[in-house]
Amino acid sequence: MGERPSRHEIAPGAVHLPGWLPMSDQVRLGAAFEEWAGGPVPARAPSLPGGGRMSVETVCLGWHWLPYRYTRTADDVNGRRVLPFPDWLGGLARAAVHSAHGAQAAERYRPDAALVNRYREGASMGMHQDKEEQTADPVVSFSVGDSCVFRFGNAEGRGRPYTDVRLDSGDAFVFGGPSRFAHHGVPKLFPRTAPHGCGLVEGRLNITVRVVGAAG
Ligand code: MD3
Ligand code: FE
Repeated sequence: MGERPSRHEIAPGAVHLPGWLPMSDQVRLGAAFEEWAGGPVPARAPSLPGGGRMSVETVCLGWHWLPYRYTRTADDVNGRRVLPFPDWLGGLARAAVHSAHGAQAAERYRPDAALVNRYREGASMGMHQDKEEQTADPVVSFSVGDSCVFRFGNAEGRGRPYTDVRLDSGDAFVFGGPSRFAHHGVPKLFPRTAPHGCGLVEGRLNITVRVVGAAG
């Protein structure tokens, strides 16, 4: 008897799928990251308009994201076009939308971009909204490697009320409907908690699949 996968709707449209990714897919994502990060546009910590720099390193597929817009070429890195968004990753994200929101939502889900974030020890992500996309379609997140605290807030501001959720290697999370424009962040990493066999010895990878839409 297979175990029934758990599905936690932490807010309307925000569905946590713990352990959704089999170990083989976690390994595939970790290996793919190494390829993507060595591709035409290397992973880098994005520079912020205020002069600072993010502590996570990011590589983009399909569309390049820089604070705070999407472009086809990585003009803040080396000007090259980013790698195409892979079909297999779109299929994985669509399957997660199916688990979270059902067959109809999955049917019309057409992702065209992914942002891949690598967290080394000490990295974090401040509270923010993702609103550069031209669509309100769901964002799908996959976690591999070390566990973290994910903070899910509200659409009005960066502060309370928020809910803290621990994300572990293999978790998927789908943010759709009213949760799509909620503030969120990653305040804390738990070093050396990556499970054996996940493909990462240290650090955390997060892959977010998105529908940026035409024009970007
Ligand atoms: C809720 N990444 O890349 S994943 C990001 O773990 C980002 O690297 C975090 O926030 C990470 O923008 C959190 C969960 C997530 C991603 C995108 C969202 C939650 C979201 C977009 C809208 C609402
Ligand atoms: Fe985000």
